[in-house]
Amino acid sequence: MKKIKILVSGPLQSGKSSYIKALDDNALNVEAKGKDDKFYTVAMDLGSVKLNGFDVFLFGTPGLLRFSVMRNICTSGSDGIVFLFDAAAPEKDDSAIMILNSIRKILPPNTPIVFLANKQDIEGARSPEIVRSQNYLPDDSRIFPTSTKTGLNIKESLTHLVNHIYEEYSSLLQTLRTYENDIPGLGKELNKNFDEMRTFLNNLEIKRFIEVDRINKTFKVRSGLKYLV
Ligand SMILES: Nc1nc2c(ncn2[C@@H]2O[C@H](COP(=O)(O)OP(=O)(O)OP(=O)(O)O)[C@@H](O)[C@H]2O)c(=O)[nH]1
Ligand SMILES: [Mg+2]
Repeated sequence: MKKIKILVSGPLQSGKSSYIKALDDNALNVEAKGKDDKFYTVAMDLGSVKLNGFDVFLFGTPGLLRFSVMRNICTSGSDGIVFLFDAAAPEKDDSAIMILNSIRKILPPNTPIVFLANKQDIEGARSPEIVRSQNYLPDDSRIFPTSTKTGLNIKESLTHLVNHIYEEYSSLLQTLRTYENDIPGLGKELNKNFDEMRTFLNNLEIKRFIEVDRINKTFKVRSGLKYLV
């Protein structure tokens, strides 16, 4: 089963843990009760779902700004991002953008991302288009109206992201297949030096996209990825 890592991030109390919990009943959340009796994630959430051919691991970040170290740890190596806005609390947008920028600094610029305008069940919640324009999100980015209370677009938003990741990978897999017996040639094609190639191939092996034959210095692309609908 191919493994992918999804980062679920966003500002304080926007619904990150609830999103993961809605997708995986057994999800783990390291949280603490604040003086206000609300529960805040202090380390991370971890959930997993199986989506045709993928083992999808969901990593939730803490929303409290001072836990940036943990956010950075969770972020690294993510294949895609679910980024929540609290549609019912525009005053959280500034910290949302700060968190989004810090994530973007860590991940490659073309990392697939889907935005959520969460808490649509609350009266007066902003529509996705308002959230988009108020935060200058790109016109071509996908933003789903969601509610973890009613389940609105919870599964759909994740499926959309996983499909997007699959598309990114499928062109890469095509290239990998061409160079199964020619690792130096692949390095040239991808413009990576020896060390970069070693890290790159190790990562693809951990994710179970390829099997590496270290003696013969070749690799094989595993089969079995499916598109989700
Ligand atoms: N009405 C409504 N409330 C929600 C929704 N999603 C989450 N909440 C509530 O918002 C509060 C925070 O939810 P969490 O899922 O813990 O939010 P979080 O983003 O993980 O919070 P931190 O980890 O502390 O940043 C809880 O009281 C939830 O019940 C939603 O879609 N609608
Ligand atoms: Mg949380």
